[in-house]
Amino acid sequence: MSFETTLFPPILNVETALELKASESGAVLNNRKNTWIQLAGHPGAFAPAGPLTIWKKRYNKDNNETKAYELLMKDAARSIVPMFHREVEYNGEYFIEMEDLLRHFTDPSIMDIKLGSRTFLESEVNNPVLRKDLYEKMVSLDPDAPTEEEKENKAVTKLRYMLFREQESSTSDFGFRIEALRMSGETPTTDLKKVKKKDQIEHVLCKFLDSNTGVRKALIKRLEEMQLLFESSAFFKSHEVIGSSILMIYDKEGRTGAWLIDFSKSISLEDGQTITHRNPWTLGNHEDGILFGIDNLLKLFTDLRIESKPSSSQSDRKETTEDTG
Ligand code: I3P
Repeated sequence: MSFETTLFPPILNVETALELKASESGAVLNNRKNTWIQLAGHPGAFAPAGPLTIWKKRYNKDNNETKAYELLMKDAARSIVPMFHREVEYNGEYFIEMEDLLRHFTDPSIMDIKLGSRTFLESEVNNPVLRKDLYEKMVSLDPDAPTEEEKENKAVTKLRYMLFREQESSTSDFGFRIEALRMSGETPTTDLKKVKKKDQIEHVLCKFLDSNTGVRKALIKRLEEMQLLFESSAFFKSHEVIGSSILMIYDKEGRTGAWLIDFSKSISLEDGQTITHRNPWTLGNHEDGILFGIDNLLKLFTDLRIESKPSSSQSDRKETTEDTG
């Protein structure tokens, strides 16, 4: 008898989240501080809100992400993104209140995969600002990477750094990179900036799956669903999507889920313009390589050779896992 992995998203209690007052959310934040996990993104950008929701801070003047979520909630791809509740103003700052994906799980394993073969906006191409912090980050990854001029300036543009990061990781060749990983009961691993080649990616995917063929099967199903819904979505037909991630989560109870997150750099294309999300980028064509990345990720998960081992919940139930590989 095979062990069934539950594929999320399940039904949500929207009412509870919407009834929350901003002042109450501050208190909940303190209560839940110790169980909070943030894997990637700007530190401190997220805070637990109600029992079912989180707040994400808005840093940019524009409200791209709110606009994106408002459209996505009415879109064919609605089920592959977290549920959006509202934009909130709190102490003069703006937040997006959305579904807390972690609430479905107990001490889960989590992987954040940044999608796309381009990770910067086209507007970055004309940004001449030289940044010392990005130069430092570049040198810490590869001391030989800066040119003589960059070494003299001890600074690089953001475009230069982002292209370098894409080349150093699997972003350029595969259209995705693994940003962070957190295995159940362990501290997160974020030291993955040089995971570039197929065998290196496979190694991290195997670590994440921890020989759990049920989780692998559920994630393949979910990635196929993402691919299909993304392709039939009016939102994704009309938007360039930069810096979005797939968040994969599972726990020992056999619950598994994956969602597309982070739409702060999802920009509406000009009227009538469409993109394939698969073709290579050249300046002005707005291609982002998101579907190219999902295609490759799906292929890697499907071809992955993992050895089957029973999960703890399976052992408890004295059932055997059916190797679907
Ligand atoms: C950062 C990463 C972020 C980017 C950030 C980079 O590099 O590429 O995606 O933020 O730019 O520093 P790393 O992963 O090596 O830490 P955005 O996606 O918001 O552009 P920033 O320093 O301008 O925030």
